[in-house]
Amino acid sequence: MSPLNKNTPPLGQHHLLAGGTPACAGCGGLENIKIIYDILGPKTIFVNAAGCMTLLSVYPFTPFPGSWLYTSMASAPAGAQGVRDALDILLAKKRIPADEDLQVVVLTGDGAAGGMGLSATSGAMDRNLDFIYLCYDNEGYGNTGYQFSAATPHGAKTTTSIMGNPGYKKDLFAIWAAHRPAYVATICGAEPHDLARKVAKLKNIKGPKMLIALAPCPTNWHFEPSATIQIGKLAVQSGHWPLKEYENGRVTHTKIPKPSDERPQVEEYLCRQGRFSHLFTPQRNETVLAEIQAKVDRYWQEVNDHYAG
Ligand SMILES: Cc1ncc(C[n+]2csc(CCOP(=O)(O)OP(=O)(O)O)c2C)c(N)n1
Ligand SMILES: [Mg+2]
Repeated sequence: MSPLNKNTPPLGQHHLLAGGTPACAGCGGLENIKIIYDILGPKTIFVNAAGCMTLLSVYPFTPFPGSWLYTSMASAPAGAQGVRDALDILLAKKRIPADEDLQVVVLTGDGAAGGMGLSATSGAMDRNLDFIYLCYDNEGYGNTGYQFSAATPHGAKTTTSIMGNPGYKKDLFAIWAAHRPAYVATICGAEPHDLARKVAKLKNIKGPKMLIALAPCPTNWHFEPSATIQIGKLAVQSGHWPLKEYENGRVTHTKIPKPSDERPQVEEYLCRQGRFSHLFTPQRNETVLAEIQAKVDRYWQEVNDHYAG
C-alpha cells in the first residue's frame, strides 16, 4: 500500500495517468474509472488484480492521489478483505482518526471477475465485506493480447476464437445478484448521468457494492479511439448492454431502450467493430446476426412482460 502518491496533484485536480504507463487512447475502461474516481474522491484504496489497469501504477507511483494495492488475478477481493480488516483495527484502536478511513475498491477486468477471481468474490459477498467491486468489462483478456474470457460475447473474434466465439457471455450480473449483496449495477461510461447516479448512491451503502462497466476497447475490438462514446451509446441504445441495478432483492432497469422497431438494430453496434467483421464480409452471416438480435429482443420482451405483469 503506498499511502502517498509522489505525483499527487492539488485536490480538485486529481486525474488519472499521473504516474504509470499511459493506457490506450480511447480506453472505455478508463472512461468509467475516471468518472467513478471523481465521485469517490481520494480517500480510496484501489485493490487491483492483474490486467490492463495494472499498467497505470508503477511503484511507488499510483495514478490516483489515493492508494493502490496490486494482487494476483484471482485474489483482489481477498486483498480487499485484508485492507478493510486492517483499517477497521486501526480505527478501533484509534491509531487513525475516523476521517482517515478509506473506501476499499476492487478493480479488475472481466477475465478476473468472471473467471479465476469469481470464487474469492463469492466469498467476499458471503462475508458481507464492505467494499466496492468495479469490473471494467472489455470482454476478453485484454492485457495479454485479447484471448476470450467468460465475458466475450457470442460471435466475437479474439486471438483464441478466430472464427468468432462459439460460446455466450456469462451473466455476471445475475451471478453476483444471486448472492444478494447490498448493490449490483451495470454501467457504461458513455451514459455518464446513469453511471454517476449509481456511484453517488452506492457511496452511502454498506456491504458489497458491485459494478460491471462496459469498457469498449479500441485496441482489441478494432475501432477508432475517437468512437468509444459512440460504441458505448450504441451498446445501450440497441439493447445489447442493459443498464440496470439490483437492490433489496429487486432488479430495476435504469434505461429502457426504444421498442424493437424503433431502436438501432444490434448490427449497427456490431458492424463498427473489427472483432465482428467476419459477420459482414466477405458475406453476411445472417444466421449469427439474427441469433444475436433475437437474444437481445427476447431479453427486452421479458423485461417488458415483467414490468407489465
Ligand atoms: C494466474 C494468472 N494467470 C494468467 C495471468 C496473465 N494475465 C495477466 S493479465 C491477464 C488478462 C486479464 O484479463 P482481464 O481480467 O479481463 O483484464 P484486462 O487484461 O482485460 O484488463 C492475464 C491472463 C496472470 N497474471 N495470473
Ligand atoms: Mg478484460
